[in-house]
Order: sequence, then structure tokens, then C-alpha cells
Amino acid sequence: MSGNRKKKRKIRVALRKNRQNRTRQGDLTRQIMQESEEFSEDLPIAERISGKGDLTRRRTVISVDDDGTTGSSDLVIDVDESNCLTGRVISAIGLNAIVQSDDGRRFECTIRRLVRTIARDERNAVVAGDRVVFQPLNDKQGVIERVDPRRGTISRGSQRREHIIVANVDQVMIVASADDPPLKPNLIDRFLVSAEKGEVGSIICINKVDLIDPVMIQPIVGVYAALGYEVVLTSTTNNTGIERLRSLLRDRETVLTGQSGVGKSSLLNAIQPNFDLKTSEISDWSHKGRHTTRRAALLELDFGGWVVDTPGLRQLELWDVIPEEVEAYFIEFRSFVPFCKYPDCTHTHEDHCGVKQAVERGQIAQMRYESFLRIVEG
Ligand SMILES: Nc1nc2c(ncn2[C@@H]2O[C@H](COP(=O)(O)OP(=O)(O)OP(=O)(O)O)[C@@H](O)[C@H]2O)c(=O)[nH]1
Ligand SMILES: [Mg+2]
Ligand SMILES: [Zn+2]
Repeated sequence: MSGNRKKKRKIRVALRKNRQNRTRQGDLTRQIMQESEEFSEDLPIAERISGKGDLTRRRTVISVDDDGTTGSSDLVIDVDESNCLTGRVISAIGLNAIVQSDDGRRFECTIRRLVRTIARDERNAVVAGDRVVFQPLNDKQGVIERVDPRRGTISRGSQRREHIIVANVDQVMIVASADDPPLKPNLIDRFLVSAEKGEVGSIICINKVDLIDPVMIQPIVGVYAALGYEVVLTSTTNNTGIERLRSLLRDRETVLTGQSGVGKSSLLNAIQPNFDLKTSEISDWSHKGRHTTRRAALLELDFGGWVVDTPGLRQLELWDVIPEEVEAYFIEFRSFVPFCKYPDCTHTHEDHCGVKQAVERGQIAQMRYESFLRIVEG
């Protein structure tokens, strides 16, 4: 998608109507038109709506050929890209963003009003990780003209609205701590659900293993390893696991996520000391209502790849995951669901439930089933 396009292009964009206005299922085209928030010229529509079937409501982007049949409310964005550059949003701050051009220069950019207007939610018009086309005004400033379609986004809910934390990542590294704050498998499972939903892979990092006897957490590590997730145990105080972490991050785009205080910024500093990220004293993060890391920012790894440090979340509100959808994100449930007596089994109170039977037989970990219940009931 990147690369400087010299040709002048016209892009038609269907203006998204009222946010509450949900279309009926079955009229996919109309649904996409109404839910569009960005635009794309290159991808065929079929590719953008493929995926998990009708449970996935993708806020996809759309573009229509010049002879397209969209209504009169359409906007036509006419970007003359001959004097534009392409780049990557390093960090988005309100209506501004820091963009790194493909040749490595940094620009402080504002966002063209139209880009905000066509976004479903202005706050998500430009997010960290976006690939953008921007017009440089001088060697330090520019204006973002266009945002490329996103893949691999990580979102969370915040006051019932979606907040896209970062876009275009390959994997999520879910960071937990063995202690202080105590290990909460339920929280790991929530992050796994949001990664599965965002269609990015996950690795699990359990930090601060210097504080415990590793034998204590072996059962939990075993559960995730058995599910096929890469689990790495680390300590920034004695460097346990740091080399392994480097190899898992090399040449990939990874977003770190996890509760505040587990040591995300400390881990990144251990991997690459010149990041010099602000970390917090324990008294700070546990007693004051503030996170040390304030916003997502992309950091380039010396040995190849990018990492994104994000602010920790005290409460992870899963964005837009409906209860019926949750079972699909507990990957080990899939093979047992066909044994449920009722096709619409919720795996909670029903009898003859394949999932519950698997829990009884030890084929699904009790811990995971409890997380599942907390997520669907919460
Ligand atoms: N004992 C021990 N303490 C650690 C380790 N890693 C980090 N810490 C401490 O944990 C505290 C929190 O670390 P941060 O790196 O700021 O945590 P964070 O996850 O970035 O927190 P937010 O930015 O608020 O989300 C700091 O006091 C660190 O010194 C570790 O491996 N062992
Ligand atoms: Mg931090
Ligand atoms: Zn069931």
C-alpha cells in the first residue's frame, strides 16, 4: 500500500451516516457503505469483508469506481500525491501526529479536516501505526491527506466508544507479572480475546519472575503453552528471558499490552537501553490513578522491527465483542462446540454442553473456562 503515487487519483468515499444507524444483516453492501470510515482504492471489496462471517462487523473502508453508483452525499477526495510523501504515524496526539517518512525523517503533522470528517469517529481518524500520505510544508511539518486501510488493529473500549490504540501490527505481546501486581490469568485471557478479534497473533510474557519461585506459575504457563501460545518468562532485574524476547520481536511489529505496573516499559528498556522509556516506582502506579506511559508510541528496534509501548490498562473493556462471539476467541473451545446439544448453546447453564463436558474431563482448563464465563457474563 505504500509507495508514492505520482498519479492524481479521485477517491469517492461514502460518508458514514449516524453511528447508531445499524443496517439489517443481509444487506452487506449497504452495511459497508454506512460503516465505512476510511477509503481504499486497491483492495477488492471481497477481500476486505472476508473473515469470520456475519459475526464480524468490520468497519471497512470502501472506494467506488468513478462510474460507481453511490448517492449524492458522497465526498470526493482529490489528493494530488505528486508532492506528497508516505510514512508511518509514530504517535497520534489529539489532532496532531508525528509521522516518520519512508526515508526516515520526522514530521509533525496536522490532519486534513476531510480525513477527520470521513472517519467514523474523529478520535480514531489517525492512530499510531497508520500508514499515511502527507504533504510536507517544510522539513519539519506536514499535513496528513490520506490514511491507508488498516490491518491488525488493537482497540479497547473507553466510555462505550472504541479507541483504536494502534494499527498495522503483526503481533501482540501480552505482558503480565508473576507478582506485584499478582498474576491474573483472567486478564491474559481478555487480552487474548482482543488480539484474536484484532486478527493479530499473541505471545505471552510473564515478567518479574525474580519475585517468585518459577515452579509456582508452571501450571499457568503450561495451559497457554498447550494452547500453542509462545510463553516467555522474564525479569528486567536479572535479565532472565531478555535474549529470547529479542528473538521473538526481531523483524516484527509488536504491540505490548498489559496491566499498568507489570513492566512493559522496563522490558523495552532492557531490550534496547537507548529507548530510555519512563518507568514508574511501584508506589506511583499502584496508588495514583495514573499510568506512567501516557500514549502509544512506535519505537524502532536496532536489530529490525518495531515495538509499540502502550499505557497499561487497569480495566480492559473489550471493544465490540458480543457474548456469542467470545467462544470463537477461546481457540480450544472450537473442537468441542459441535458436541453441544443446542445449536445456540451458550456453554453456561445448558445440559449436554460439549464445552462443559470437556472442562469436566480436563480437556479444557478450568481456569480458561472461568475466564470465559467472566467475559460473557461481564
Ligand atoms: N522485581 C521486578 N520489578 C520490575 C521488573 N520489571 C519492572 N519492574 C518494576 O515495576 C515497576 C513498573 O514498571 P513499568 O515498566 O513502569 O511498568 P509499565 O507496565 O510500563 O506501566 P504503565 O506504563 O503504567 O502501563 C517499576 O518500578 C519497575 O522497576 C522485574 O523484572 N522485576
Ligand atoms: Mg509503561
Ligand atoms: Zn455448549
